[in-house]
Amino acid sequence: MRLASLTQVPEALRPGYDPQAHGVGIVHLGLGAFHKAHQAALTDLALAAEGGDWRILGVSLRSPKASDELHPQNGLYTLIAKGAEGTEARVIGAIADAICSAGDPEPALAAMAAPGTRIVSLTVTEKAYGLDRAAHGCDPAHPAVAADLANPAAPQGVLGLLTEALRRRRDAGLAPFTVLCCDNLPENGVLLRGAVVDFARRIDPALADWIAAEVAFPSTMVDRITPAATPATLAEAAALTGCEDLAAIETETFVQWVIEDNFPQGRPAWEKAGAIFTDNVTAFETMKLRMLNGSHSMLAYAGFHAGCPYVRDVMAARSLAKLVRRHLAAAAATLPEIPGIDTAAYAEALAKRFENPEIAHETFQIAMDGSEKMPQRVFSAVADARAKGVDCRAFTFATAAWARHLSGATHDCDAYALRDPRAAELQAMAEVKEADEIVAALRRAAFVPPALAADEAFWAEVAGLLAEMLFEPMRDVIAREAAF
Ligand code: CS2
Repeated sequence: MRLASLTQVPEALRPGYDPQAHGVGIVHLGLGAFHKAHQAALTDLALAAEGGDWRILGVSLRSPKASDELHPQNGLYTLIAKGAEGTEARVIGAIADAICSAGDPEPALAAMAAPGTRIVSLTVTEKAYGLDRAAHGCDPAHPAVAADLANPAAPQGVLGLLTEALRRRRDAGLAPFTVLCCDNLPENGVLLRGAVVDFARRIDPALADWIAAEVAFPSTMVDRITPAATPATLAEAAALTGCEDLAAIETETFVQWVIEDNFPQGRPAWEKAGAIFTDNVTAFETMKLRMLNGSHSMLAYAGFHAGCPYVRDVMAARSLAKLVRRHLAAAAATLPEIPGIDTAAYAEALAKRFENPEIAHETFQIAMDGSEKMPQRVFSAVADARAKGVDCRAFTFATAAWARHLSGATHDCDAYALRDPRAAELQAMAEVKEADEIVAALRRAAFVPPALAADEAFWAEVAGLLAEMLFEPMRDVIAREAAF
């Protein structure tokens, strides 16, 4: 049977507004599954509730795949949400069009510099920014940063694109756009602001001053577990809508967005879609990074090496699920109090989300980019744990499991690619076969905070666990650990 196009989707699944009647107000960099399941979905609800010229131009920075899928569909795609309540599909109309900036940044820059653009948002993953986190600036040795510093008029990287677009707006006498970072980084707005201002200062100090004075960088906490789409996702979308959709995605029903309300040029009515506006984003962000993402990283490394391809398999393995709950509790104990938030209930809700049998979230996918993720997810918790006298065993276990993953092979000698921007450096460390030596090398890595590097007891425990993980099947180590 020939499938209809998404524009002919049944009325009940269509956006609750006429997409064509709304102009573009947002340019989004990093057009991946997460953006489509999170910000675009909430913008869709905000448009239905309150209207406004807030549709999104999606920009993929590296591969044209996402734009090739969305452009012929007029930006429309099916969002499939799956939870205990069942499965629900609807067509999202918030994305007006999609382009790819790799090779030719001009269309993206022109869109960012257009008078109607009031927000530029980003989900590009931690590694794409080129941050120097300790210095609150940019890292001039990062490949994209280095290339854009050498050729700022034709940027390819995030900092270069933002800076060149802001320069064009300043020169045209236009108000700047608000920069909305939606990646899993602590105080993401503050970090990105520091990096953009530092980048601009290296090429045009007056522009750096203008950005520092005029541009808002609200921080956000974003949350929705969204696996990569597979052929099964597309088949399910076709079955649910009767339409062909190459850009369909699936996600969980849960969604959370906590945003600092600092949008001088306005914003969509995201609160109508359930977003929480607060000036205490950092507390929510720390809680989510340490509890959800910290336990995710731990279970990804330990689970992958214990033969669990998906998070739901981890939660079905009793010993490992126990370690997930241990990690959640330990992470919760490191946090300051957040008024109105019960971290024990949050931990329980997270465990339930991880168990979701409908979501096939790959442990190998979460295991990616550990050197970019471990600092805010696990390492940052240790300083607070030490100060509060919280047992650090959950964090040493997570760190050892990550170190185990650096070897590039499972216990049965199946090799896999280590996907990390520092893969070469990390592999070289892991090639030294003794756990003590691997740990000594990791401790000296630039992404380990100095106070943690100096924590003898922490690394001694990591080395002990790593020695076990290197020589025994991960399942045995997990079983022993969970028996404590
Ligand atoms: C995951 C996150 O891949 C990962 O590293 O921990 O993508 C996680 O699924 C999201 O942050 C959930 O909001």
